Amino acid sequence: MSSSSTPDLSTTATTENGSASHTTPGFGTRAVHAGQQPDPSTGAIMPPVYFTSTYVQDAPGDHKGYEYARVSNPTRTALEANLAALEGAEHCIAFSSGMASIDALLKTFTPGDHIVSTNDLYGGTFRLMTQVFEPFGLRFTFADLADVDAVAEAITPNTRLLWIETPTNPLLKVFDIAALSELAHRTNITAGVDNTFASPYLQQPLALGADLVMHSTTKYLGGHSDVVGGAIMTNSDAWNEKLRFLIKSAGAAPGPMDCFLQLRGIKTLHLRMERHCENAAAVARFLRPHPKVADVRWPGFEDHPAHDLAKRQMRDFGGMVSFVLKDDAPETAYRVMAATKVFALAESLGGVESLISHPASMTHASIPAEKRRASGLSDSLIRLSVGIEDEADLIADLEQALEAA
Ligand code: P1T
Repeated sequence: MSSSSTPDLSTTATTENGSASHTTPGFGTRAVHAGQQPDPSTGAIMPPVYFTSTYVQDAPGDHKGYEYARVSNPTRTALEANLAALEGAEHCIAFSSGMASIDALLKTFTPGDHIVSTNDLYGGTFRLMTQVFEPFGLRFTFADLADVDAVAEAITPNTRLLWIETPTNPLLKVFDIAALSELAHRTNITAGVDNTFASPYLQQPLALGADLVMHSTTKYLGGHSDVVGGAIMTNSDAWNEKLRFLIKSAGAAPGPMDCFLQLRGIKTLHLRMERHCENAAAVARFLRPHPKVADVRWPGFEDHPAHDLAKRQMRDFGGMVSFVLKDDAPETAYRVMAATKVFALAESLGGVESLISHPASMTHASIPAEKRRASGLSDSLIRLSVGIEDEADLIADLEQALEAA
């Protein structure tokens, strides 16, 4: 979706010398309005959900911009324009899930191509790379992206993509998007960022030099645990064309109702993110001195290895917190997870409800145990997606669950 179809939200003010000055609307205004205009035929303020698989043509090829719904749909167009505006991108291609968007990206490479990524990343991404694309001949190196020199050493003449997930899932490492993008460009490599954990409210990778930014919109963007979706945003016409070709050819298109739910969720993204961040800070600060807790991962702590970078690169520290208990037997972690009442035991994140999960057996189970442990993901790690409930209730819930363990 080109930003040319995004409604002009800029406001015009008259300066002292009488000339007009345009200001880009703020994030909240874009979240609510970008890509959406009242429906011209009815005035409906929300975009219609276009339940249609095809579009009538006046003569072959003479149509109103839409031919077949695998390729495009007006509700999807609205979502794509909205997401592009949030990431400051020229283009957005919406997919049926976060994994479908990474799948499309990886399909643009050919056997022998090499990709460098982080050794702490969503287990599903690792599974797609190693179990689906490695058998097709793509090659992967998973490195600690905090060490930019080590990343430079991992790059070979066949490297085509540097895939950065930051903050990482589930260890909440934070990587320097500007430095890594610069390294990628020096060696003619595409820099892509999975921005799912931050959301565009906290971090906008294209402005930091990345070529591609990807979201599982299932998470903070959708925000209400009621839809699965994905998207890639870019300023590159060439990447836009390649990824649109893949939606058309391979068909991982989101349905119109899913696009509508995402559009509706995004309208409150900025408000929700503020509460997610506040609550996560309170939870992290409660857990850290707790006598049963050994270690808490949250980029807001001053002694987090990338705290200064996170402060520079992100607007706030996000809604995710991971921790390990002093008694690091997984069974003890299981007892905590069984005892929470407000935090629900479930995969996923970024919804209004607080979730608790066990990455080693749930979201990251497809990473071999020795690889998981080597990257610092212990079998007793507990991950929290801190929701937007009342802070006191979240802390009381964790307090009683830790007591019970
Ligand atoms: O679930 P899906 O919309 O396909 O998105 C995949 C995905 C991609 N990138 C990151 C960083 C993710 O966290 C995810 C999905 N993660 C979970 C379901 C989870 O509980 O961690």
